[in-house]
Amino acid sequence: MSGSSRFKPNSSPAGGWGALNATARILREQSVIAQSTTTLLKMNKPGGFKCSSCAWPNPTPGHVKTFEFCENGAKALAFETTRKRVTREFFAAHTVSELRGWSDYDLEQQGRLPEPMRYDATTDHYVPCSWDEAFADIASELQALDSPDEAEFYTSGRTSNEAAFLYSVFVRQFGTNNFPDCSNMCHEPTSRGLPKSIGIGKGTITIDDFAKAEAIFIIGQNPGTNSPRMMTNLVEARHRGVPIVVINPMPERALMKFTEPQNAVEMATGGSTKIASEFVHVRIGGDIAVLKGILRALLEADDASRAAGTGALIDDEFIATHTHGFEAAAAAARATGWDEIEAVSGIDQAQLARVAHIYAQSKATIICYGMGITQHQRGSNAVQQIANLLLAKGNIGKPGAGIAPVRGHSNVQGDRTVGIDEKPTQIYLDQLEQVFGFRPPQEHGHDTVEAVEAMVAGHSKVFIAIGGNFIHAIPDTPIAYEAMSRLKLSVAVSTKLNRGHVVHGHKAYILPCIARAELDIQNGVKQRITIEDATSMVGASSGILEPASPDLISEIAIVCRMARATLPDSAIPWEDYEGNYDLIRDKIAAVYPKLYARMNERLDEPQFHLRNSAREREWNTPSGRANFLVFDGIAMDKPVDVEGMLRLATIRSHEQFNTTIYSNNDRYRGVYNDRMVVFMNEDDMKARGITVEGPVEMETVSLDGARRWLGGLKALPYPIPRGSVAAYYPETNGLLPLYHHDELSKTPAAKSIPVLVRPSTPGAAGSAIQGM
Ligand SMILES: Nc1nc2c(c(=O)[nH]1)N[C@H]1C(S)=C(S)[C@@H](COP(=O)(O)OP(=O)(O)OC[C@H]3O[C@@H](n4cnc5c(=O)[nH]c(N)nc54)[C@H](O)[C@@H]3O)O[C@H]1N2
Ligand SMILES: Nc1nc2c(c(=O)[nH]1)N[C@H]1C(S)=C(S)[C@@H](COP(=O)(O)OP(=O)(O)OC[C@H]3O[C@@H](n4cnc5c(=O)[nH]c(N)nc54)[C@H](O)[C@@H]3O)O[C@H]1N2
Ligand SMILES: [Mo]
Repeated sequence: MSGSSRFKPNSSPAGGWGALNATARILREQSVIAQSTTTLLKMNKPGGFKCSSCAWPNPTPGHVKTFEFCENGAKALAFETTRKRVTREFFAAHTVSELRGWSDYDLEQQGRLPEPMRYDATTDHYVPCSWDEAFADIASELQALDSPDEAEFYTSGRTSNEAAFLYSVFVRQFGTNNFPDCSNMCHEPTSRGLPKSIGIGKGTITIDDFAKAEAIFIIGQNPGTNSPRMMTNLVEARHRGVPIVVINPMPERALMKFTEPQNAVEMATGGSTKIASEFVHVRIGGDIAVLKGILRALLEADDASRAAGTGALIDDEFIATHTHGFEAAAAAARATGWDEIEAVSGIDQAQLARVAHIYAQSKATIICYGMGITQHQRGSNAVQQIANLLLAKGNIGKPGAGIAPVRGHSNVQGDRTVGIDEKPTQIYLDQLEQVFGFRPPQEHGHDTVEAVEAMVAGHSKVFIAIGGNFIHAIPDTPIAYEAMSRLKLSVAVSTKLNRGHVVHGHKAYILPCIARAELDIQNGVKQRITIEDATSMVGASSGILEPASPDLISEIAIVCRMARATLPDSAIPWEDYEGNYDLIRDKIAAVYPKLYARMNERLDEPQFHLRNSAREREWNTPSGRANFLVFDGIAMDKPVDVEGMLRLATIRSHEQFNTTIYSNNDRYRGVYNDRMVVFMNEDDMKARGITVEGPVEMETVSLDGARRWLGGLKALPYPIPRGSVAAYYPETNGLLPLYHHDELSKTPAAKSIPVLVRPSTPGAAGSAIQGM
């Protein structure tokens, strides 16, 4: 990428013409505009294909607009449907060692992968190979392992329900539950923490609840960038006068002011909508303190209201009928001192009382949250404290109310529902045995952190990934590289070239697949796949574009052929599944009769809702009730007693999709042509003798004696609370220790890395991790 860095604070509304211009530019650059304008109109429409970007739900029929895509959905599509190809000539011209020196941006810019490739160690090049050759070799490596548990089977959240389901059946028949997946780094605190509260690890709202909500909270989530279609719902809510409470250490532009690109009047007049009616400028890791503070203020207001004879503010009847543990949670909140709350969160009692008032007045409240909540050492506890607050007013299972974990990848929730789970339930395992007639392994498998540990220790020898870019998504980048390089075999099912292809095992294969927007025809019949969004809505998706190359096959075909080659004695009709995806859905329906009965028939509806027990006020917990859970303490992360320590949140720019970087700009935060920046409070900069845009380095306060260090950064003064700093992921993943994760779910605590930031000599770039 060219151009010098430029930093210019941005105070204009997010969205608007800027978003439309950016959309046009990205389509032009990827030279697909002619193809993509009509293609874009098919996005998220019945009969069309689902956007491959985020997991935000589509509107219900009757509310669908001409364009059901956003700036970042268009970017995802443009990158997926690019005309560029990574040809065999390209691989012949560059050794893999040379490609390892390229940036991630440059690797992805080479375009779509058109044919399967095998790594040739004698020449250090990727060379073309046939599909059969690839599957035969992968099968023989898998069969040669001493135990199936020596292989790791990763899934990223773009994979369809059908492919994920078959993959989970294949891997379990092979004999392991080693299913590290991107969800382990993302909403695992929701999947593991929330069932203890409400009996299900999913959100309870549907998109229609937004139109009925009387208050909305957005905690640790940046929808203007990461789920932009959500902005439409927020703008509509504000126009109805609904208060929106934003809790975030960064005043994200779109949450302050937003111009809705679909609103002709706002676009024409330069108007915009103020989104946050209350901005809670919390310190990194201060959310449990804030949540306890709001609960305490609510209880005190409730006391006062009862004493004044004006009635209760909390929902006594719901608490009595549906919940367990209220007294203890209320006592814990009341016992938390205001001084302590203010010190940890940086928020004063008066603001928390205002927020509690908004909450008390609302008869239906939705609380949305993202990575700012989950990626902490007590991320699961924070999720449970959100549930406490909702339960106090009966805000689960009533119209316009509920908990809304905003999922990341477009099908990350669906993949988990259909079996991608390293800790499967016994009910599921028994059901699988009954439907497919083999006994699945009963022991739990590895999550992402455990997979890396097993790879480094040499216990795991094969790594197979359906999608994603594992080694740049996980912590401790140099350890991840080492883990990958030690493997006997690495296999990546991918669409674009990425780091996981050039850092690889002794043997390596790249298996390219058809993308979501492309036609998938089997036996002359156009196939559909399905995905589940963040609100448990399932819909069909069928691509409309010619595949990027005639040699590509679908993810489903890849799984089926890998299974046939690896398990020659399997009685499962893999070939039939590859030829007709309806047959896969029949089996999904058989394994999940409560959720997916009549799945194929239901696909004729634009979308259908998977039954959500908590939404029905059915509580699948041991107590049979929703549980208020006590968290002893107040901090989201363990204290670190080191002078000058700051908490680093690693976040996404407006121009990336996880490890895929669209450009080096971050328009809403006023950063251009640079990603090596640290957003800092001005007083923190002064205290360290750091100048504006001055060169800095960061070092992790490590507990294991290793030195994790990153140089070549520039400090930018930013409205972020003292003690908190932010920088971009994945460049900073070398600073995130593998051991630094949520206690319950092992989700890496990527939002709260303890670091020291200091001035450095200009040009001192590089990174290091020493002494492991
Ligand atoms: N365009 C685009 N869309 C995406 C993605 C993408 O990369 N690009 N990624 C997808 C994926 S996989 C996911 S999981 C989601 C991620 O979507 P988000 O959850 O929005 O992800 P982040 O940008 O990592 O961080 C969210 C916010 O957390 C705030 N934050 C940091 N620390 C704290 C804290 O201690 N407390 C609070 N309250 N807030 C904090 C940050 O300031 C930031 O605004 O988006 C999905 N959608
Ligand atoms: N420090 C830090 N680390 C983080 C996070 C953070 O906030 N901070 N966030 C975490 C989160 S929330 C997540 S979800 C993970 C993301 O981790 P991953 O899901 O592993 O990473 P992605 O960057 O989304 O994967 C991108 C790659 O997917 C492939 N791909 C794209 N489309 C398709 C497709 O249709 N099929 C197939 N087979 N492949 C495809 C392309 O080759 C592309 O290079 O990262 C985690 N890591
Ligand atoms: Mo994610």
